[in-house]
Amino acid sequence: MTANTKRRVLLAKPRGYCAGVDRAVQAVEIALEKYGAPIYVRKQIVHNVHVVKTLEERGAIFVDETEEVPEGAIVVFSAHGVAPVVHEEAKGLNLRTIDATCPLVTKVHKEAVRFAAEDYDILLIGHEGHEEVIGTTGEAPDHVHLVDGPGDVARVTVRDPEKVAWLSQTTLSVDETIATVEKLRERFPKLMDPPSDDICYATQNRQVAVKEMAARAQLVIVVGSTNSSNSVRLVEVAKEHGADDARLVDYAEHIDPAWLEGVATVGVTSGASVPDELVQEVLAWLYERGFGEAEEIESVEESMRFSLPKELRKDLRKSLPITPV
Ligand code: 0CH
Ligand code: SF4
Repeated sequence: MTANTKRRVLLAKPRGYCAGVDRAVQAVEIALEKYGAPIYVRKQIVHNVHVVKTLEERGAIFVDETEEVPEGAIVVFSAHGVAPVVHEEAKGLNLRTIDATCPLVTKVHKEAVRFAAEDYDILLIGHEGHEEVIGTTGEAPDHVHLVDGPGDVARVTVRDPEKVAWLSQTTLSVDETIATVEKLRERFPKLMDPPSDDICYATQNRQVAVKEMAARAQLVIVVGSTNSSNSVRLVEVAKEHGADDARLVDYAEHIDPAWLEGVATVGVTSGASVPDELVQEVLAWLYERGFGEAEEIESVEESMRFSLPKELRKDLRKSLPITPV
């Protein structure tokens, strides 16, 4: 590379916060403001190290199980959703709950309830142990069978191959899920589809954007945490669609300068649980090392917004000043 060749940075759009994450993080922030610390949060509100750390500094206490929350306290349920049994546990402990489950996850829960009511075996495509999968399975534990990718299809057993439906986690690879469904359909030709896409708009759009970028970049840097399913998928998709290398980092300081050796064009994106300030820090890090200003590549326009959890809306309405007439 000659000295006057500018090293380029491509920045994916859309990237970062989706409407469900924005709503969930705001729910904790508003609860802290309105009710004061501590506010308990069951599991990480979203799978991002920085978001969790920042909220902890402001007085949120993250717990793994509902029983760790003191009786009568306020607990927020994470964006990934919870099984009905968790609502019952909270009730038993007299907790005040704020349910920050993304409405698009709730939609999948409702699909599970409906298929179970019609006595279908439900093949839930998702990652074993992921909180969203645990929550969705909990809606109909006797009907749901987990299918963790195409390699898992052969071992599935159902009661009646004529009465089978599939659902999925919202944050999977679109292409891998299509491959899993194709294999499932080979085994169960009568397989019923969900009424609408379970992989959400944000997951899909971020994958479309990274595909476009990966074809033009040697290295793709994805900002996101290691337990964030949708962020990890972006790394895989980038590698499958033309990038020589793709790396996941929580912070700019985790970038290894060796990754950039011989790289003329680097792509940058971030998972749905990642605040944009972390992406801006990556861009600044690259700029300091001789890369140009980032060129944003917009693949899809996004305008989705969700209203706050109903428990908060109700309390916020109550505290509005009465306008004199
Ligand atoms: O991608 P996953 O599901 O691991 O979660 P995240 O990183 O917290 O992103 C937000 C998705 C929340 C539920 O769909
Ligand atoms: Fe909702 Fe999709 Fe965001 Fe998950 S990734 S919180 S399903 S919008």
